[in-house]
Amino acid sequence: MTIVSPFPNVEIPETGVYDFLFGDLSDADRDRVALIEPKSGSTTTYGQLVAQIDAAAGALAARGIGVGDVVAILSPNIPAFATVFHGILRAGATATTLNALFTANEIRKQLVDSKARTIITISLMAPQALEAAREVGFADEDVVILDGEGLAASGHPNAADLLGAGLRAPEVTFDPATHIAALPYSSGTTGNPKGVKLSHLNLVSNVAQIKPLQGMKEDDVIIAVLPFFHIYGMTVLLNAALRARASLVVMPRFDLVEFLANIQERKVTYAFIAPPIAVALAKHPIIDQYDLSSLHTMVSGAAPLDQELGDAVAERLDLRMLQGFGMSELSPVSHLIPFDGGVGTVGVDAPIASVGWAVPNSENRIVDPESGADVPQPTEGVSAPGELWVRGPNVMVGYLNNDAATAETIVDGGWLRTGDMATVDASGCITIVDRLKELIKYKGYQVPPAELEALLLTHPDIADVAVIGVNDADGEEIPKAFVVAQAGSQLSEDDVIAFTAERVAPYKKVRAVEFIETVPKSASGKILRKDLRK
Ligand code: 4UW
Repeated sequence: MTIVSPFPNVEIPETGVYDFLFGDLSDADRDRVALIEPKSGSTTTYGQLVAQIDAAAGALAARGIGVGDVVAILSPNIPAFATVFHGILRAGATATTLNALFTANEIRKQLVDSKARTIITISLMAPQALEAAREVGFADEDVVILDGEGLAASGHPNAADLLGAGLRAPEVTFDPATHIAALPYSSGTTGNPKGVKLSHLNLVSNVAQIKPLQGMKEDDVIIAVLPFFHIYGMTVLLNAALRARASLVVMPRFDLVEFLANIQERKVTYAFIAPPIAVALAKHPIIDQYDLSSLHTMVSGAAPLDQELGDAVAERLDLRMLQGFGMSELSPVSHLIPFDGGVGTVGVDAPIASVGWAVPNSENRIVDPESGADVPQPTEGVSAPGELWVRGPNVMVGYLNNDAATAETIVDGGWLRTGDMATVDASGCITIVDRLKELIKYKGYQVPPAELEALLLTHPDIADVAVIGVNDADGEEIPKAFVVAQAGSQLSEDDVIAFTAERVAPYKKVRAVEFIETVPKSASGKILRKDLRK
């Protein structure tokens, strides 16, 4: 049974990301502020941003980078991120973004897998970027350090080297439906992180699909605290908010006091967040010391937001609280509560604990994972849970060099299996109730259990191991390792935690450990994660 989006279809132009976002920039738009760097107070207008993007594209093209090349970005949110991200796309190349907290080894893996030939970073991350780049055989000039000393002094180009030459953007041609614009990494339903091939049309579609629901306007001031390197920040901030000609207050990392001060000082109107920020906003006493009355809308996504928490934030800050659902493989937004809560657009007010309705031009199925049969949509109340399937122009092209994983994820008729369990009501409103796939989310970030398991198996005192997500005392999902220690070993819980902490980005480390006799496995050797959860 197909559940069709209740929203009218939108027009999706067959064009590249740059043309869609900036092609019709008016003179009035040119003078608007696109980016605000709150610490220095420096601002970038849309006119300046587009000129910088063109210059960056020209500089990349002059270095031989174009259609078919992959450029990596390793950076926290800074204004120049927008320039280089869109400059890469404008040059016809593909941007692969890395988590700014990655270790050299994690960077190396993604550089190798994505076949990136240049990495753009900042001096704070340069040591790990350089270590990884050297291991994969990059020349010095293939590592751009935006705030570094520059090509002449260090051998590494900096922002001035890229932009200062004032080169014109190249004329590039590609098919927006098949040419890959962005290559974020996701572990999908199982295994290690895989490159998610998102075409220009995927990204353009998603901005067009969410535009009527988000209700962002040119006079909105948006706090850009979610990282641009993750698909959530990439699409809603670097693409949708810029398309709306709003102003972004660019924050390199989340710090509660700075977050609140920025909202107060910059009169921020709109915020995209993940649930851990909602927890702070609902509970922290410091909130009352700030004037946050400029905020009218807050959207949460990337992990479940429960009703009580959503209500508490909405009430305390006197704003509209919405939830959405996204997934790297869906460019990423497939579901959203619209800015009116649904009352005017769908005729139903969506609960904050739901993720709203399928975005325009898309449809859903809820499928019983055991029987493969569709769960019927009820005429009242909610359905039984089933796996959420999504079809629409935002479904990825596929995983990079992994046809088997692509075939398991995108099935007959172009349906993408999310690996998430959901219910549907009579209006088509979707609520996520559980996760079928093995993925763990820590503060909204992906933690692939397979990666931690492979790492832990290299420990001489570990005979076998399985990692799953469990809820801690605050209800937050954390990675927990079930460890079978080698006979006679003195391995402690702290040893296991420290072993991972030293080798992976901080958000991926194991945070709880339990020693067991054997890891429960199926006849085919698959870890029975359900049994461990019990
Ligand atoms: N409730 C429960 C949710 C929810 C959720 C995601 O790292 P990825 O691949 O991607 C994301 C993207 C999230 C996102 C982007 C844009 C947007 O507007 C929005 O809503 C406001 C959200 O997280 O992880 C995908 C996986 O994250 C879980 C779910 O398991 C999904 O498959 N997830 N959102 N609201 N779970």
